[in-house]
Amino acid sequence: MSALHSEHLTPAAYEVARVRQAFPILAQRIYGKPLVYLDSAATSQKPQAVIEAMSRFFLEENANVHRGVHYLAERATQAYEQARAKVRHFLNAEQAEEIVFVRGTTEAVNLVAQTYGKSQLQAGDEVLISAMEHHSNLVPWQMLCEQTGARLRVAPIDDVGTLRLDELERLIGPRTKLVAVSHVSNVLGTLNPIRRIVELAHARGAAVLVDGAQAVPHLRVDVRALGCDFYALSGHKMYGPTGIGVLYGRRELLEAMPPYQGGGDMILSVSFAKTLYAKPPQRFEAGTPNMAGAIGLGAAIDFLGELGLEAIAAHEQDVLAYAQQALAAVPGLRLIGTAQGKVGVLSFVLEGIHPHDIGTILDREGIAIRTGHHCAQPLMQRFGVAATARASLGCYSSVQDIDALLAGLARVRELFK
Ligand code: C6P
Repeated sequence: MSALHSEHLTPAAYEVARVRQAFPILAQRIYGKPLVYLDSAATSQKPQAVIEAMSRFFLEENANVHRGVHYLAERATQAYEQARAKVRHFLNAEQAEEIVFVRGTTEAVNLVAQTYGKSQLQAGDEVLISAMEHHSNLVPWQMLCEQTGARLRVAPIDDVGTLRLDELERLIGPRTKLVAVSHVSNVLGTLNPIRRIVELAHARGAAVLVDGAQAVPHLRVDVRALGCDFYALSGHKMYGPTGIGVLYGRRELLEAMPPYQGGGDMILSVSFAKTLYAKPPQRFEAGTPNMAGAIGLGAAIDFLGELGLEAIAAHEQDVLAYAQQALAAVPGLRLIGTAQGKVGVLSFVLEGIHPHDIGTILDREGIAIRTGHHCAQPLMQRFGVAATARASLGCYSSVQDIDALLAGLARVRELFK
């Protein structure tokens, strides 16, 4: 049945078997079983092209950027700035100066909270988030509220995991200075209507930050079409390396923001009396940056471009539809997050079985999923669970992976009978 399904569901143009060959790690066996990697929302695997680009940087180009006049320094700087240009194109930002390299989504949100937020918010102002936020798009705002006396407000979601836009609209008031929402939820897979949220926020003078960590591997993101003020992403979830991410910020906003950290490469001039800061993005990139990381991210963008984000999205939607249908038929299984138009993240609980037990038993079958609260404890509370099991898809996921998951879950149920 699964073979038939795979033929039926996977368009000939997108050969998942060929895509998988680009990821050396997937050929591994775990406990003697073929690896079934269903944890891409935690971190994606890396294609050979990314690994090679980073290793080539160290083998042939390594030097510190923006500092030297020698050949390698120039070459490394060029490669680093070329990576920035690739990100600009990838997000369709207007200018490369709007692309700040950071460690990841977490750092991007903290940067905005501690610079834009701290300089713009006063006691009584409000930051509006949603009930489905990852701790990375929640705790930094709580910290900012503690520091400024501002108030954190939370737009609710409904029982299938859709954001209540009517409530969000109602909650944007005259004191709302910033709306911070995820593009895609890491637990529910819900895809939020960012364009509409931006319209609502801008109509009332509030800026919008989008946490795009879970969106960029799955769909084409155009920050100008979305109209958002800030967009945060992590390289490691989009087939790039860890330790590199991006903050996109509209140029006028970045230019008006004070620095985040002080140090080398973020200054125009320094004296003991006064320091003049560099323009963005350098102002926000203090210290030696993650050069190899940026180059690896650039290679990941090339990789996504070669596969085509639309083709990846279509393939993942097919696998998702298959998985949703199959999982819904498992006795005692409750899917958490079934919003229309969601992306490939499948959270679930099995009646009477702790998610950690599910994860541990599946692991012995070579199947990697994530279990726990997924850094979204308030969201767990919203659904009345302490934890879930979560299978998440990437460009290399196949219906055979889902069949393996189903067989694994049958084994889990057998053991707990
Ligand atoms: N979510 C997950 O398993 P960092 O750690 O900075 O690269 O990304 C943080 C982050 C922010 N927002 C969303 C929506 C996320 O999903 C994540 C990371 C991983 O769901 C690890 S907790």
